[in-house]
Amino acid sequence: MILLMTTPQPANSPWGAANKIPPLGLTYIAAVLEQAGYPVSFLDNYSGNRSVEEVKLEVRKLAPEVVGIGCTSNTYKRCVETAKAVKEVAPNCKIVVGGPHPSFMPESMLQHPEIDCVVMGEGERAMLELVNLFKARKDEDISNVASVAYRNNGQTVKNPQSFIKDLDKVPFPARHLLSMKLYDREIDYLAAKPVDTMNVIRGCPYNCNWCNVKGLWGNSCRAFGPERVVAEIEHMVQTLGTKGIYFVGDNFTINKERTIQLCKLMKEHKLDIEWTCDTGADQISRDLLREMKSAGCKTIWFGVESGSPSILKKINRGLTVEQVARTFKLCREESMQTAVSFMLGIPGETADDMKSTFKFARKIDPDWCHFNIFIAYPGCCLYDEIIQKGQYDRLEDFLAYVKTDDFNYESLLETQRRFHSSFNKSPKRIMRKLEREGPIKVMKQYLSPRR
Ligand code: B12
Repeated sequence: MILLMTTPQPANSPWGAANKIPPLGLTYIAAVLEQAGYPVSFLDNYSGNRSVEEVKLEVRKLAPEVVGIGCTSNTYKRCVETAKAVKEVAPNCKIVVGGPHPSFMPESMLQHPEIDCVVMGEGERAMLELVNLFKARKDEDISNVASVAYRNNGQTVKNPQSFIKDLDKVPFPARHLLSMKLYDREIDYLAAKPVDTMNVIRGCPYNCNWCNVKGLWGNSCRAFGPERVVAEIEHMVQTLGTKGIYFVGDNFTINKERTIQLCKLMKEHKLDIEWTCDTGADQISRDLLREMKSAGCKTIWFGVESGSPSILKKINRGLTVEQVARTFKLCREESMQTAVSFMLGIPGETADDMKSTFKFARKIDPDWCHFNIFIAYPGCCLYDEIIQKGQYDRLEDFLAYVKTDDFNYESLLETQRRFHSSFNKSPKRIMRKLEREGPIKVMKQYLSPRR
């Protein structure tokens, strides 16, 4: 039996408590393993938050031959802790870790003897090949499994990465293994409930220097076909009662023709759902907006990052404030709700740059606005630069808290608090929120402590 699991949330995440969203990546891997005839158990401890002792009890009961653990840089320490606990009660099982952090820093995982190997990037095929290998007791053939890193005489060996060409061959994620009561199944951007997540696009054409999604999905953008996406939505509506979809992943509209085809098919199938997606502000046009809106899209989330042209240049965002302003004007004219995320705390950023970001946020006037604090994590060139230049005053589990003459984490927290408070507390915004969400929901939000 194969056990797939996530780790508990980090004790003190610099980003606060995360939304309770199913680990979609692991459910894809579970589906491929089940399709190959392997019995799979699932333990989502990111939302479950079970203690180490409870995890040990569960593992002892399940006696897995192979355990797969998902890991981000934020949960690195928890991942290692979980691997040690699993090996303590199931010493003969094989432990494979995967996800963003192991993909960017496999050595940091393999320094722990409890971890047998790492999958870098897309995991479906690599995990199936590893399980087949372990089952056949042919561990020595691990050098032939693409995207895997392993120890050899104390050295880390990284096999070249490979990616699935035709994503439609990947079975629907094994959502039947999830205990749905663990999850929020709602998102601010949609009134409909329950909301579930789907992955449609893998990859990103941009070269932002603070991100390394390419290390996960390769240099090209690949997508699930419109027919496949609609079939999966119909399956979710039938099996989970899904009323809303959050399409996770970057660049939903990267291929305009395919997006329009998908919207037309959604309408043809009379899918009674609302949906939201993330995309780039340079990937929007009026006709596309109208197609998306008529197919049930309520809100689009744009990662803009800064309102300062020099910072946009510094992070190689590949977008201009003029492009962004044009897109938000189009969305307003077509009554498409918008959400935006900005980052505060890029090395070289001054108080004036942050003010520009705040003013720009006011100017584009999104329905939702997030000012996130930039914490550098491994796998991107900006991270290496910050480490080399010593532009940080704290390094926790590879997360670097940036410090420059202009700011540190504590001053950024204060700026973030001020920006969110003055941005959301303007009479115009409170009125818009009341119209959109109604007095009861708004009252509840203002009275409940911020996540
Ligand atoms: C959706 C998303 C979110 C959502 C939901 C997160 C969730 N719980 O699912 C939200 C918005 C909440 C979120 C928040 C954050 N996110 Co986020 N997020 C993403 C995003 C865009 C898609 C993730 C996803 O679902 N992908 C689709 C599924 C199918 O892929 P997957 O989960 O990666 O799994 C595949 C592989 O990774 C691998 N794999 C994964 N697990 C395992 C396990 C095993 C055993 C194996 C073998 C393989 C394997 O195989 C899977 C199938 O191919 C990614 C970027 C991206 N495009 O991938 C960033 C990303 C994961 N996030 C990132 C970060 C840093 C954050 C934040 C911490 C910071 C921030 N401000 O953004 C916050 C955290 C908030 C918090 N409080 O903790 C980073 C992580 C980097 C790192 N080094 O850890 C990423 C990679 C973005 C980036 N630009 O670098 N995020």
